[in-house]
Amino acid sequence: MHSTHTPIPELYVSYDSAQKLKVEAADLTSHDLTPRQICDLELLMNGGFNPLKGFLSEEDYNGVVENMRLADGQLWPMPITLDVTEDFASKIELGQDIALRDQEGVILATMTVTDKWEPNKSREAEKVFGADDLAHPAVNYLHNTAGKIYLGGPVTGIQQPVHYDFRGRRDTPNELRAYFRKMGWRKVVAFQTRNPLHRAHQELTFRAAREAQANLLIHPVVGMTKPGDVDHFTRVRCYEAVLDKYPAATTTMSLLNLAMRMAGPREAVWHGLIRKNHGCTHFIVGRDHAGPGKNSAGEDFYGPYDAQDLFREHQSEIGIEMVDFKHMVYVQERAQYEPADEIADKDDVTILNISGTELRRRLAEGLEIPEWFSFPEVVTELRKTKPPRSKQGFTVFFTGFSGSGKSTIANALMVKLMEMGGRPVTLLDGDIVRKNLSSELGFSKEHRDLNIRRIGYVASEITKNGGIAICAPIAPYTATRRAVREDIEQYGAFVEVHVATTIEECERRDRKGLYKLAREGKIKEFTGISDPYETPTNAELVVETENVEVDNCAHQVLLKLESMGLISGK
Ligand code: PPS
Repeated sequence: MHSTHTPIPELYVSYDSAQKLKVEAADLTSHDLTPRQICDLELLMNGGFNPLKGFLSEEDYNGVVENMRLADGQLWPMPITLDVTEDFASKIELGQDIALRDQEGVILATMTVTDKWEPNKSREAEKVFGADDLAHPAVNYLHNTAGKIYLGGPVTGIQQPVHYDFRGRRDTPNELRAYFRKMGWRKVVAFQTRNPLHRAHQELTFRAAREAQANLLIHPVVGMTKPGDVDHFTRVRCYEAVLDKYPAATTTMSLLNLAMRMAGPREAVWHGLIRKNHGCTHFIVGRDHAGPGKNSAGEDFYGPYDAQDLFREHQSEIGIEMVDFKHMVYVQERAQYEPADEIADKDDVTILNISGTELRRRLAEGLEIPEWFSFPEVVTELRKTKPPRSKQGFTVFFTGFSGSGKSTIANALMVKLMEMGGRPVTLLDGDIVRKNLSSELGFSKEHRDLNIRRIGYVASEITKNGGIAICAPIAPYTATRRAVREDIEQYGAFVEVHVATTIEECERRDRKGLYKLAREGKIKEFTGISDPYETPTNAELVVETENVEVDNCAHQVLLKLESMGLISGK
């Protein structure tokens, strides 16, 4: 066990050796790390994941999955694995050194591959995350993003991943240890967070530090958090505003490039080990720590205090003391925050609280956020990033057969939105896209998917930048439409409109004469005739076009947009 004031072992070689190794590694087979693997590698190399010396071997992995222990018995709750494709794995022999590169191709480390295996992902999901349920973000990642094969072996660190943002706020475990030593901080309470801090958090962290007679480290995760979280740039600006609210010299902040898994109890133990490595003596574990939200049956994955229970069980082995989170509420009469379970006169006072959902609603609708709830500087930052929905970008995605009326309605909608003004509007009509973006593509499933993913990419950029994208391709496949939805919903609303004109009606109209050619076999793979169309089941709106004016169809879309708060009623 390392005392908080002695250095933690790192996996880096000396500067001179690194320069040499970098040249030699240029000839090795390279693996391009994914964003999550880069986060993992950084913490492996700088000792944040001490005692790990590399990506887990098969034996260590099995131990970690089954009972949270490495093969030598040490406590470690989270599989830190290098997942690769089958194709890449087939080229790797055991004993071989590979180069690990970041997304720009910079070599960060080498790894000697000692193990290669196909993991049982369902088992991993059950044991580590508690259920093989795709509603859990890490289980979804495991099945749908991670490669099929894992490689394991010791890592030799060449250089840290490069960060251009907030450099002065990022510290390795040893840098933090040195800081605590220099400041004479013997006891340090760490606060893990992936959310902006509001007054309740400030109050509880300050109380936790006071109770432990310790200093405070705000240690937010800036690597990867739960999909949909406030981006870390905004959060760090918020944290900086809150830092000023603590008594001088009691508190510091450092950014942790961790890729969270949202694994609740196991994640809490993992977070504790990481903070221990960073030289902290105490760690705050809250209600539903690192909770992933609801499962596919609409229930919580973990009990609200499971994380505290598991942490307590392993506390001495983790080597850090848990400070359990007090649920703080605002007592209006006394104009202060108090722990909910310590309010003796709770029937005689007014207790105020704003949930995360309510906060998001108020931000989305541009409503008031009271000063008792948050600091004005924090609210200003959040409003800058999340303007009300009526000022955010969004995408309207029409889908339906050729000749169903998608383009006509899309054009009418575009003009109506331009008449209203306020946001730039871009129409990505099937024909326009096939001319400008996808001119080399045909109509195989693969090409159609590529076409739709390109449309989705452009629409997501437009949405991100506050514009309105109107897309009008056939988009026959449900899974591809869903993928595009996911791309766009990170930045704004995705409004799927199924133009539900029947195939018989489209063929009867045959405005371009294509159905006739398709029937004659002169056009192959024609949607609805000789190629599939998977009818949407979860579209925001279904429009019927038979005996309905185009103007009316476009108006239905406008009404939908208005009801979703995307355009204002005036
Ligand atoms: S997809 O499936 O979403 O990629 O298709 P999309 O880009 O919208 O292109 C559809 C337009 O191309 C013409 N066309 C065909 N459609 C379907 N199947 C086949 N084989 C085909 N060949 C050409 C057709 O005119 C479509 O135009 P719209 O605007 O939908 O009527």
